[in-house]
Amino acid sequence: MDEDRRNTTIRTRVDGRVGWITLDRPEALNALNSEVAREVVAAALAFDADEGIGAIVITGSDRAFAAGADIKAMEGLTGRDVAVGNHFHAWQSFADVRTPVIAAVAGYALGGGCELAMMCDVILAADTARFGQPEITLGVIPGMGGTQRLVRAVGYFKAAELVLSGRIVEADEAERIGLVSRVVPAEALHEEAAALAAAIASKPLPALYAAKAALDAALEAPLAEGLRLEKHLFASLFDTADQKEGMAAFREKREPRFTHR
Ligand code: CO8
Repeated sequence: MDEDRRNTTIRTRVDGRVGWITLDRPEALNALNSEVAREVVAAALAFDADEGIGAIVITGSDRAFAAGADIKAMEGLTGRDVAVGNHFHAWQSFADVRTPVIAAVAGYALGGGCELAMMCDVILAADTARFGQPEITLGVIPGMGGTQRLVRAVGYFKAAELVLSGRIVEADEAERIGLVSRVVPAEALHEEAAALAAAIASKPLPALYAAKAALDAALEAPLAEGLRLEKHLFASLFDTADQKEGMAAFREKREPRFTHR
């Protein structure tokens, strides 16, 4: 495993085929300011461009994944500042990475923190995790995709209750309503995330990219368009070396040796 590389607001490391991003602004419960956005997006894009990486894990501290966008940095902004600022654009680049991303969430995932988790493909939650969109309490609304992704994740009525009231849910409720993939004991969170990420990263990269693109389309496109994309991606994988290897290994009753081509 690589040593942690420390930036101003995050740490990164590589463990086998898994790239780790750890939010590291403990003094502000990992609140997301423009520097965090810049550093997280740069790290995610660098991992995404690296064919040696097959999965990314983003995590925070025991106390907070991220307690939201940085309220102190936003307080004095005007509507125009927010409208022309680059904040939304930066986080969209994170949502657009091709590589599967696991959010490993302990403690608070509120506002932008919950929205960041929802930009990922899998959300593993410690039993200490708490999710919510409390923006309404501040006189605003979710601004990093929360109103859209939460409705898609948990359905309109649950999402509306949470967004309109700002109520925070604990890990077991988050799992029950479909906001997280799985809840694990807090002390096992990183071990579970590492195991899942390694399992994903061992799979052939062309199929991982195709699966993620097709899954994304299920949230974004009408059914007919999503089905067309799936059909196209499914066919395209038959021109990859890993499809030949995967199917040959099955026939020969051996483990596949993927080259990620
Ligand atoms: N922004 C800035 N600082 C924060 C934030 C935040 N979101 N959350 C916590 N902090 C700071 C606190 O101010 C405090 O700093 P200090 O010691 O200097 O006063 C430190 O972190 C520790 O926090 P607390 O003392 O409050 O810790 P508690 O354990 O008492 O409470 C809570 C923890 C419940 C998480 C509490 O801190 C809290 O309610 N935080 C705010 C949660 C929130 O409202 N989040 C939503 C923010 S708005 C948002 O996310 C909009 C997203 C859209 C952005 C679009 C792109 C621009």
